[in-house]
This record gives sequence, structure tokens and C-alpha cells, in this order.
Amino acid sequence: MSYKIVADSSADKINISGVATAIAPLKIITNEREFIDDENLNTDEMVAYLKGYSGKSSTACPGVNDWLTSFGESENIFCITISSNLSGSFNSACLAASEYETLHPNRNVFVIDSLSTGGEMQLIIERLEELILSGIAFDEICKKITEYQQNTGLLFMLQSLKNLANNGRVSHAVAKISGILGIRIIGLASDEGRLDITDKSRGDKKALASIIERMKIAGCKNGKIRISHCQNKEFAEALKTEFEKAFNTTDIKIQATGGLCSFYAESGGIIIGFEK
Ligand code: X90
Repeated sequence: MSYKIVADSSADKINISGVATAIAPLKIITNEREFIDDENLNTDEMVAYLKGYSGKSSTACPGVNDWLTSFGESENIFCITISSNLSGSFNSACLAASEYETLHPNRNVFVIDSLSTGGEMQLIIERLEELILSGIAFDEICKKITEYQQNTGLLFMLQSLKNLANNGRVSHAVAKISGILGIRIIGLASDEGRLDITDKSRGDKKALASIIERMKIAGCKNGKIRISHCQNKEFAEALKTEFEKAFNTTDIKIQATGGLCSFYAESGGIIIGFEK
């Protein structure tokens, strides 16, 4: 039986090697250019271009055909998407899955709504790899991964909410606060998979303390933590050091955000997936 894990590109880079993977790209669109969020995208160049661009910009989720391409010819597929309350990605993945299963009656696709993005998707992907390699049945994996999702969370820290507000994902009133110099907006993915803003901190030092406190309240335990940053490696490293102390864990990885998360998190933004 062949297995494959596919995710949309909001998961950032996939770092597993024990199971086949594929990414369905989202797109970042301006009046002048279109960026496909795949392995050829130069994210830093895109972020630099967007800084100097003042026109309209938006994003588009993978279409049914993008998902079908990512499925390839695998027999058992786990397909994981960004929150269905932020994007149409889950919806088009479900359409692709039922088309694929109709076309190939002996194959299975399980579509997972992460109700999140970035590092929390990475945790779900890593857990799927473990479950697949353990050799248990497809249905068992589906059950266990759904349970696992109860034990993961996502925290974000953003310095600008401009792109989120311009694309209707947060209110303009909330976005205004983030325009104040030095203000960091901190929040969690809510149970419904929406942005739940919890704290506003001034400067990195105070933000760091708020993040630790908020993650403690959210139930972060001594498990895995996956940090994605948009051009903010230094702060990500500082967080890693503090997390090691606060949560007594060493399983912490840092990577750069991909195209989609870079567009919405914007320069300086941090997205953290953690286990509870
Ligand atoms: O379908 C599309 O065009 C994609 C729309 C995505 C909209 C929001 C992406 C947010 C990414 C921001 C911080 C993390 C918040 C996660 C809360 C669930 C990054």
C-alpha cells in the first residue's frame, strides 16, 4: 500500500522523509505579478517587492486540479489544509478527494481541516508520518490524528495586520492598532480556526514574556514546538532559548515562512505550533 501526505503551501516547508509528500500551492496575486507558492518561489524577493507595492493584493487557494496533481497515484492519502474558516482550500480539497475516490474506488483520501496553519500543520504532518510508519490501518490513523489535533495549538505574533485586514481576515479597527510603531499583536488560532487576538505588547522583550505566558495558559507542555518566522530569525532563536527553559523541551525547530504565511504574517511575523 502506498501512502502520501499532501498539504497546501500554508504549512510552510515539509520536513519529513519517511513518507512521500507533496504540496498544493496557494497563490499571491497583485495587479502586476502573480507568485506561485511552490519550491521555486523566492520568498524574500516577494516580501521586498510587496513592501514597495501599494496597490491591491490578494491570495488564492489551490483549485481541485492542483489538489489532484498533488495526490498523484497514491493509494492512501492524507490531505491537510489551512483552516476552512480562513480559506477555500479545505473545500476544494474535499471536492478533489471525492473526485479521486470516484475515479479510483480502491483508493482513500482523508482530508484534515487543520483549523490552523504553519507550525501546527507541521506537527500534524509529523504525527501522520509516525502513525503511517507504525503500520496501523488507515481508519485507525484517521481516528488517532483527529484526536491528536485536540492536543496541538498555534500562537502568532504579528507586527502588521495590513494584508489580513485588506483581505477581510481581521477587522480594519483591529488592524489599526498594529500600525503603531513597536506594537506586537499576539493571538491564538481559536477552536473555530479563526484569529483570536489576545495581547498587544510593546517591543520584543515584553512580547516574548507575553508569548510564554499565553502559551502556558493555552496548555503548552514539554512537547514539540515548531516556529516559522518571516525575516525574524533572531527573535525566533530568542524564543527557542526561552521555550527550552519555560517548557523543559528540546524538540524545537525553526524555519522561514513560505509564500502564503509570509504574505499574511508580513515581515517580522512569527507563527508557533505547539503541543499541549
Ligand atoms: O484562500 C486563501 O486565499 C488563503 C487565505 C489565508 C488567510 C489567512 C492566513 C493567515 C496566515 C497569520 C497568522 C496565523 C493565524 C492562524 C489562525 C488560524 C498567517
